[in-house]
Amino acid sequence: MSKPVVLVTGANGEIGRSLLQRLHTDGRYRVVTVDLTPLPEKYRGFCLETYAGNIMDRYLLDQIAAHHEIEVVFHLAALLSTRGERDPELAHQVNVEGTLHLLRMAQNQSGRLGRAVRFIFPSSIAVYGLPSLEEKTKAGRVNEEDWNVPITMYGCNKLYCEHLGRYFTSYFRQLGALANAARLDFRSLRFPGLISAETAPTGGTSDFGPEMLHAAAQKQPYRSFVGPNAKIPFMAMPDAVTSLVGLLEADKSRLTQTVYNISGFSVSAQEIAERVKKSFPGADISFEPDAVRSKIVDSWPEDIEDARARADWDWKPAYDFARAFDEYLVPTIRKRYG
Ligand code: AKB
Repeated sequence: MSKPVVLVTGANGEIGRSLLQRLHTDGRYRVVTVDLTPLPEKYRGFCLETYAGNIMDRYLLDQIAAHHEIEVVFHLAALLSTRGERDPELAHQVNVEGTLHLLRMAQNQSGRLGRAVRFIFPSSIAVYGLPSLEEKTKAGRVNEEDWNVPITMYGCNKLYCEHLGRYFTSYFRQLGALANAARLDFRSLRFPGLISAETAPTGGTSDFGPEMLHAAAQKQPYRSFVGPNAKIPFMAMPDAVTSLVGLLEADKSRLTQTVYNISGFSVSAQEIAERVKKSFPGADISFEPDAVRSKIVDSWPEDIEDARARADWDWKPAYDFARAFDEYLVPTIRKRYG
């Protein structure tokens, strides 16, 4: 039997490249990618086919589906929270309309194959909206259904798409002739801020964490756009990739919901700065908070409860704060920048 085909959107992004590396190492899937920008040679070698194009292009998505029997979609393409605040309408188009195009394609594909295409959708802690720092401290670790009142366009988009995916999985065309046809199998997880040693992120509001580290490793000064006490959960990129693959391969009968929190470690900007300085003693890190970006970070929970992911599909991060820096981030980033 040939290996199933996986479609990865946003494959040239921060998560995308790490996921391609992992899928290549695992060797269980054939990978087709789509991204606005062409993949570098190294990553092209991991793929059956790569497409440079826009997920808003329905014709392109139909072409991809016509050429490949896609059984899994990792839909990673998105405009992140800071970028989304700069152009909210574009964020809505890419994050919501783009996701709808992908869901439609995966649904058609499920009908054609006669079995559910698995659709893995990274959502975010941006779906939460705590109204004040006082409430944030009081709330502590939040459950999936708490405080779902985001204050960014990106957060609204992610929250809505979680519902859209649930709808496609359980109710799509519930009144029509397709009422009993195969529906897709949508699974989503909410990422905290991600820190990768390979790539620096762009356009996010959790970027202060990874930016501090990448700047220090390149001997550049860093002015943090949030204050020292800003605190949210983070996760090392290898754990993020493990979670995506883990949720994809989870036994459907054990899943009790379509959306899961997953957490790594909760730290403040000050704690990250101190840890970075320990490895890069000359690092020039200071705090010049931007009022709006700080408010966005303050609206995100300081920690998230991921007990359901642990119980339903055995989620467990390999990296806590110390191990993420000692065993992954610092050694890898030293090699990267020389
Ligand atoms: C962002 O900062 O927008 C993202 C996220 C928290 O989803 N990294």
